[in-house]
Amino acid sequence: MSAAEIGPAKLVTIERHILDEQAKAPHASGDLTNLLYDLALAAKIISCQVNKAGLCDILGRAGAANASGDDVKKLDVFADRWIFRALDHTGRVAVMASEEAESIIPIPEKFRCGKYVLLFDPLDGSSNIDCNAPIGTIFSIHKKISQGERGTLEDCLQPGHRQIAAGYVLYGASTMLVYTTGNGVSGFTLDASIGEFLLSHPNIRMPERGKIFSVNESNSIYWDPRMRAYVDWVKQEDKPTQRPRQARYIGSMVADVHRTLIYGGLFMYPGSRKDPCGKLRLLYEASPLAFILEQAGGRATDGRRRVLDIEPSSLHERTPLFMGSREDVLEVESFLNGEHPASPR
Ligand code: FDP
Repeated sequence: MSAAEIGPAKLVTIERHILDEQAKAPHASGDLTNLLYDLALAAKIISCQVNKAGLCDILGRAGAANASGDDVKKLDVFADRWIFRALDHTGRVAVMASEEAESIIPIPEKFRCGKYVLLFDPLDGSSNIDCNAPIGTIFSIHKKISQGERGTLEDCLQPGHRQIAAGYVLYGASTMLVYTTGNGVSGFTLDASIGEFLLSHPNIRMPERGKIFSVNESNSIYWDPRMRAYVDWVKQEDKPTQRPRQARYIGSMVADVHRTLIYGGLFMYPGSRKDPCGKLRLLYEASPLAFILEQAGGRATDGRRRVLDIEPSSLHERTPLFMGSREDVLEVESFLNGEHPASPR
């Protein structure tokens, strides 16, 4: 039975919701509305392919490494192409950048007049593709700031606090699209029987404090002693501080962050002796997800600085990351800067 057949009091499609949001901004031209709708279309196409991935020849490696040195999977390539195709001819985007491409992606000359900049990670959590675990798409939208006709690298290298919109699509037990335009966070579930994203999670607010911590602990031998001390501390028993906390780590950032948004808690990918800046990309992963979590009442830092205030210097820059419920992030920060009594001096 589809959600439309069950008959909710008010059926809000993503299109209607985006239009309602636009109506609150009196001078809006409708371009951002359409751009978000184009992204929802790309998400439906990718979701459709992900859902039947085991049945067609789309699993496995594409046979190359991407700009960050990761193995490229066939689904990565498919998602990357479809996002580009859904948006390259609309006249709304001046330039794009993808986690899969080394440099900025120019828009064909006759459609180059757009005023927006789109950065995206077409398929996050690639290592989970072949085992049917949740994966995602992440997007970040900025206004074009350069003066010339075409979008440039400068347009892509803007700090996260200048984002106009950001969102992700989670291809999980169901497909969800979650986005913000800086006015709260809304979540939509894809009803595949009618091919529509329907509003299922209006005005998402995350708990101030959570019971879950999420980190790849196999890296702990390379961590700073204070980081190790924090993870040891959350596993000890102490009822007043709600310990021990529960560990959950899927290894797909979109899925781990989505759980953190809904249940509360802490998602971390710290820097280490091996990788001082961690693994996650500032522009394609950290910044858009930080915008969403902040809009839902959460906090996101690199351990010292607000993620949204980091000035990017290159497209594929990485950043250590601590994001989630406000109090949990403040707590790990107090360990990292040596202020917590249980933190090594
Ligand atoms: P993946 O390599 O599978 O694409 O940045 C990509 C990412 O996944 C994130 O989605 C995920 O949170 C992280 O890497 C997992 O990294 P580890 O395997 O090092 O834990």
